[in-house]
Amino acid sequence: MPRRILITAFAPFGTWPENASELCLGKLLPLLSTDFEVTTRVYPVEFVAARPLLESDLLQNYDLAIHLGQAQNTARIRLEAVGLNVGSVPGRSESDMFGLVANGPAAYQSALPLTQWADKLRQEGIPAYVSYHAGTYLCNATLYWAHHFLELNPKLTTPVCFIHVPLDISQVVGLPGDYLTLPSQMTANAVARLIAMWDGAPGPSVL
Ligand code: PCA
Repeated sequence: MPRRILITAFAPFGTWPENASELCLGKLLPLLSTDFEVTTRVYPVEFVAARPLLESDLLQNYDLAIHLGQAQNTARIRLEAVGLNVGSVPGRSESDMFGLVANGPAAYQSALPLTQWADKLRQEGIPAYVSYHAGTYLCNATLYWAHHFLELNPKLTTPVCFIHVPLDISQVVGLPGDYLTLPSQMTANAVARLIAMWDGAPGPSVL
């Protein structure tokens, strides 16, 4: 049976007409071995709309779920280790922060070997590191909700990986000012390498 992989990206949000995660996804698909059965999704960047879409996808119990999101403030690929039970919308005040899951644990930590993966990517010339803060917007929420949903549904055994990718240069070439970027071809190569390194590691653990 071919191994089944879910790969998700996010739609454009804020002032960005494109999302680096979607650009990455487009370049990634041709790199993947036909041994994998790949399902792709592009989620809206909306708290209410994204969660049921994510959960209905996870019900398919994929062998691996990789969620991609854009991070504007980095030039390195960030393998996100921790999802926090905190949500906020950029630009709103601290008092508008909310819990993602009432009475849920404060955080979930990925059980995947992210440190080894980041090491291997760097050895291959791809700038990557393990990040312990995915922010408090939809990317963090996706990481948190996915782990929470899997915890509530123990029959689901999908390991979940959240990867923040930098802006692609095409997104900023016409903008005034300096931006941190990494070519989406490189972010796609990195994700393809991670999928190749993945060997069916265990699911999530609670912090
Ligand atoms: N990045 C945002 C939300 C969607 C995306 O691609 C984030 O980092 O939360």
